Amino acid sequence: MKTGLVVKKNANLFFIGDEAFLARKNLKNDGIFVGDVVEYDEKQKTIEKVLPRKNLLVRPPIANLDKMFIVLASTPKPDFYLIDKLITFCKANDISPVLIVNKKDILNEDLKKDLQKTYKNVLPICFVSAKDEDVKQILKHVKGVCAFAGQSAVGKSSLINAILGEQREKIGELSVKTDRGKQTTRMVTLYNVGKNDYMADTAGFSKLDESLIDVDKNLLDRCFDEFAQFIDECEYASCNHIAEKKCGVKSALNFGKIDKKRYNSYVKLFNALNSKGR
Ligand SMILES: Nc1nc2c(ncn2[C@@H]2O[C@H](COP(=O)(O)OP(=O)(O)OP(=O)(O)O)[C@@H](O)[C@H]2O)c(=O)[nH]1
Ligand SMILES: [Mg+2]
Ligand SMILES: [Zn+2]
Repeated sequence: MKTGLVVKKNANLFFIGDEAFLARKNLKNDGIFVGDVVEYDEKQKTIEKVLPRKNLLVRPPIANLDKMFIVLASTPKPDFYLIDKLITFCKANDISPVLIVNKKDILNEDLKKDLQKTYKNVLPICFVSAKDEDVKQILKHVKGVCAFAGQSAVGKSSLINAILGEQREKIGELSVKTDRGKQTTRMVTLYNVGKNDYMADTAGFSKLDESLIDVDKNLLDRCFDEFAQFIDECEYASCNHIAEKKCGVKSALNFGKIDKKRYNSYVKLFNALNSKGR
C-alpha cells in the first residue's frame, strides 16, 4: 500500500497529485480532508485508510496544517487581538506561525517599529507587498502544508494570487452551494511549491471564535512564549498573572519587558476561556 497526501477534494473524488481516488466503502467521504495523509490502492483507485492527524481545522476544512502565515497591514487597522488569538491557536495545534506584514508600499515607520518590538520575540516577521516581486520571499518560509490567515482586506487573496498565480487558472476562492442553498463549503486546494511543501489557496481564517481555541485557561500562559522566562518569579505555581500580587509576568509588564498589547490579549483570551468554562 502506498501513502500520499490529499491535495484536493471534489464531490466524492479525492486527489493525490493529479490522480483521483474514491473513498473505500467503510470510509465516509466527510471523514477525509484536504491535508490528510492516506494509504491508497493504486489499482482499485481507492483510499483505504486515513493516517492519524496532528490537527484538523474546521473553517476552512484542512488537516495537518504545519505553518500559518498570519497577515496584517496598515489598512485595515490591525486587529491585534485576532493576531494573538491566531498565534495562540497555532501554539495549541502544533502549527508554526509566521507574521506577514503586507502592503509594505504604504507601511508607516511607526507601525513597522511597533510590530518589530511587539513580535520579535514571538514569531518570525516578514515585510512584503503583494504588488512587488519580493512577495516571493514568502516561499522561502513555506515548509510542509501552509495557509494564510488574517482579517478581511489585509491582502490574503492578493498574496495567494501573487505566489500561485501561474499555477492557478482561476482567481478567487471556490465556493460550492449545498442543496439547502444556505451554507457554503469552501473547497481548499493544496499547491505543490517544493518537494514536500504545499500552499493552500484558501483565504479563510479571517475570524477566530474563542470556542475554537482548545486550551485550558490555566495553560494559556504557555502559548505566550515571551512570558516563559518571567513565570519562575511568580509567587504561586498556579499564577494566572491577572489578580495575583507577586507575579513575574505583571512585573515584567510594568518594566516594559512584556508588551502591553500582548498582555491585554492574554487577559482578554483568559477571560473568554474562563467564561466558557475552560
Ligand atoms: N497598497 C497595497 N494594496 C494591496 C496590497 N496587497 C493587497 N492590496 C489591496 O488590498 C485590498 C484587499 O486585498 P484582498 O487580497 O482582497 O484581501 P483579503 O485579505 O483576501 O480579504 P478577504 O477576502 O475579505 O478576507 C485590495 O484592494 C488589494 O488590491 C499591497 O501590497 N499594497
Ligand atoms: Mg480574499
Ligand atoms: Zn504570574
